[in-house]
Amino acid sequence: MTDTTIAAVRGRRVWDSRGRPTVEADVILKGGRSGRAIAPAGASTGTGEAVDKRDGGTAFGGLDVTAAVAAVNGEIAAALAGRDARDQAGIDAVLIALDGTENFARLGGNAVVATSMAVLHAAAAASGQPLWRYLSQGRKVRIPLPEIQIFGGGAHAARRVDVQDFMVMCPAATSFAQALDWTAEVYRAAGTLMKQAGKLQGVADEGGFWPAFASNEEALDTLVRAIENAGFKPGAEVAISLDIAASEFGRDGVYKLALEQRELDSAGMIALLGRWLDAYPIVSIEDPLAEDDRQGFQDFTAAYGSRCQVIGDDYLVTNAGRVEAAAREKALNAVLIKPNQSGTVSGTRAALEAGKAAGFGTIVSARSGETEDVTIAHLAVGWDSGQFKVGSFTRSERMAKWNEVLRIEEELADEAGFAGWAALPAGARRW
Ligand code: 2PG
Ligand code: MG
Repeated sequence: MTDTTIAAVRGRRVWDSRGRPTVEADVILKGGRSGRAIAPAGASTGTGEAVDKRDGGTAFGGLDVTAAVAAVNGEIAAALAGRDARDQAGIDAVLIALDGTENFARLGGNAVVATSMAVLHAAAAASGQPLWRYLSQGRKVRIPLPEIQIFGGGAHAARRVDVQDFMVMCPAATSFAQALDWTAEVYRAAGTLMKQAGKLQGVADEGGFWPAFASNEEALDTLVRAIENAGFKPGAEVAISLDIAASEFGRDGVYKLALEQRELDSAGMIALLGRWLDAYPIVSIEDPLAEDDRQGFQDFTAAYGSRCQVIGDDYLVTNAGRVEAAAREKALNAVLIKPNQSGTVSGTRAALEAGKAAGFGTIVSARSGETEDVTIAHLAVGWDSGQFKVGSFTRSERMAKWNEVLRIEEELADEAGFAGWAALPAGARRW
C-alpha cells in the first residue's frame, strides 16, 4: 500500500450527456496514486435531494458550475489536504461539516459528490485493487440484475407520455452478459415496431426510443410485443419494469395525466396501476405516487407489494433515515440508490445498508444526465446491491456502465452468481 495521504484535490468543468456543464474532481495521494469522478445530474429530482450548485445567469441556461468547481479547488481542497483517503467516513463527515447546510446548497452537491467518489477511487487505486473489489472486502457479492430502458418518457422526453421509464428486466437470464444479449434483441425488436408504425423519432434523454404513443398503454402494448417478437416469454423470461416518476405530475393528492387529459386522485392512480399490473407482465414499479403522498405509498404497497417490487426514488432520496421510516410504515419494499441524491459515498452506503436491513430490494442507479464515469457499476457489485439501473441500451454514457459490469462479471467468473429472480420479491414471478 502506497501513502494514502491526500496531497491535492482538483476540480474542473466537464460536460454531461445533455451537453450541460458538470463537475469533475481529481484526488491525488502522496504515494502517487489518484482517483477521479464526475457528478451526474437528474431531471426528475426529489425535493429532499442534495442540490447541485449552478451559477445562474445567461451562460448555458444558467447551468454553469464555475462556483462548484471553485469550491472543489478552494475550500474542499484545503479541508481534505493531509487526510487519509482510506477514511471515507471521516472525509465525508468533513465535507458535511464544511458545507453546513442540510442539502449541500452552499458548496454544491455536485462539488461534494464528485470529490467524495474521487476519494474512494484514490483509496482503491492505492490498494491496488479494482474499486468493486476494494468495496467488497472479501465478502461474496452478486452480479446485479440490470433494469434497462426501452422507451423514455416523462421529464426525459418533454413529457410526451406521463410515465418516465418503460424498462425491461431479464431475471430468467443466467448471467449479466445474457441479460444484456436478451435486452439488445428486445431493443432492436422495439425499434422495428416503431419503424413499422411510422413512430421512429429518435431517442429520449437516456437513449430509449422517443415515446411517440397515443397513450401510456400503447407504450406497454408495444413493449410486450417487442419482448414477444424478440422471441421471449413476457414476464417469465423478460419482464416489464416502470418508473412512473409520479412526483412530476402529482401533488397534493391530484395526478394530472397530460397525455390522457384527465386528473386522478391517489386512489384512482393506485387503481390505474393495479389494472396495469393485472394486464401486463410488470415486476417492478418505481415512484408510483408522488413524494408527498405517504398514504398513497402505504396503500399501494399494501395492495400490490406482494406481487411487485415497489421502489422509492424521489420518495426516499437515498437517505437512510427515510428508508428506515418507510420500512416502519410499510410504504415500499425497495430503494433506489443514487450517490448524488445523498451527496457522499458514506451517506449512499448508509441508505443501501438501511434498505438491506429492512429486507428491501436495493437498486444502484444512474441519473438522466450522465457521463463516462462508471463508479456506480463498481458500487452495485462491490456493495452487492442485487440490481442496477442505468437507462437504455444505446449511447455511451449508458453503455460504458453496462460494459464495465461485463468486465467485472468476467473477472469474477465463478466467485459470484447473477442475482436473477432472487433480486425481486418472490411474488413478482407470476407469469
Ligand atoms: C430516475 C432517474 C433515472 P433522473 O428518475 O430514476 O431514470 O431520472 O436522473 O432525471 O431523476
Ligand atoms: Mg426515478
